[in-house]
Amino acid sequence: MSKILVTGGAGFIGSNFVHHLLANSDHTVTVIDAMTYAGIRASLDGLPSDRFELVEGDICDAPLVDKLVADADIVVHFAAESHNDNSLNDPSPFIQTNLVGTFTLLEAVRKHGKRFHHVSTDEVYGDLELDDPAKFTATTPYNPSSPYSASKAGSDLLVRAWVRSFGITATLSNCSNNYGPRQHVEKFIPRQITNVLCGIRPKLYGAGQNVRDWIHVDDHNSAVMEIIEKGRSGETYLIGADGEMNNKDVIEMILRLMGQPTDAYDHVNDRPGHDLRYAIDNSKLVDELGWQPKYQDFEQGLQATIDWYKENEDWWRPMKDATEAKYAKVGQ
Ligand code: NAD
Ligand code: TDX
Repeated sequence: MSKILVTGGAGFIGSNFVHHLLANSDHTVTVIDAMTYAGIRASLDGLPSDRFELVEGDICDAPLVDKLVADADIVVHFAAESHNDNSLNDPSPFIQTNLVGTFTLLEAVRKHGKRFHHVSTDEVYGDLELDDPAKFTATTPYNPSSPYSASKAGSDLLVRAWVRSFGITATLSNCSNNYGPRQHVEKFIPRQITNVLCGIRPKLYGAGQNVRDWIHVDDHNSAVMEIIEKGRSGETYLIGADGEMNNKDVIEMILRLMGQPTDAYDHVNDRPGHDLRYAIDNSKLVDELGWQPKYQDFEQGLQATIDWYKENEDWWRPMKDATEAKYAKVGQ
């Protein structure tokens, strides 16, 4: 039984991680979360109070981080500013949380000699051409495009430097696009599902040829658990489940699964610097750690996600109008 400190545990992936961990182990969990617009208290409803605590605080707050890290056995670091479109409107919180926040955690981990896992993204590698047979591997050179992905790339390099220079025990993972329950409605899939539920036409950036490599959030988190248990310190593991699909096909699938005409969507302004394609080679994770995804069928996982948003309007309704108002300002 371990004491696990989860940063960003009120966000999409972190909250699913905490639910999974508490249901499937006897570990105790402390979440530190600044409860930004992306931190949703309701995402942590129903957790056992004797094994779970939420501390509202900032990962840049060094004294608080020092105290929480000292009390923990393992730190799993999800907290971040995570949305590319926001990083194009105002990069500053991305620099603060993703870089300064990660630095603050690393210093506490170094001081107290604790195990660290850093959750990152495949976007640090830049993008691929549509017809490129290559996929990202742990040795692909870093080439981030947006302020978000550049700040995540910087945070990864800090972790690697703290392993090499200071000998901390840390692993890294870079995952592709997640989908599933409790994802903020600013993100592509929940935005379109909740648009349909609100009678708003789904919004596709540009021509929609951009490809993302979709993975269910539970598969991301099961891979993170494998890496924490069996990964080698200093190593980077890429997490993906062979889920490449272009945005136009995803929007049409959502419309079909929700009983709408498949052309009932709008093309809106493209994202500046929009990455064309991401694709993950997961062979290191599969061969070295024996990990396998559970959600092999994207359409089934998407249907379950649509059902979750249909059944949990109380969860997403409070954030919907403000999110759409923000998009309307930039013609998206
Ligand atoms: P999210 O935006 O849903 O959640 C982020 C959480 O971090 C929120 O609860 C927020 O309140 C918290 N937070 C933000 N700034 C903080 C600060 N300064 N101190 C403490 N807490 C703070 O993000 P997500 O989609 O769950 O992503 C989690 C992690 O996974 C991120 O590191 C992201 O880069 C990475 N990732 C995400 C995806 C994806 O598809 N969503 C894919 C690969 C990697
Ligand atoms: O309304 C939309 N219409 C649209 O066409 C939105 C919100 C997005 N898009 C496109 C842009 C992308 O090509 O859909 C694709 C997915 O967009 P996002 O959900 O914003 O994800 P992306 O930018 O690919 O980044 C995601 O995956 C990697 C997460 O947000 C990151 O946190 C993660 O690191």
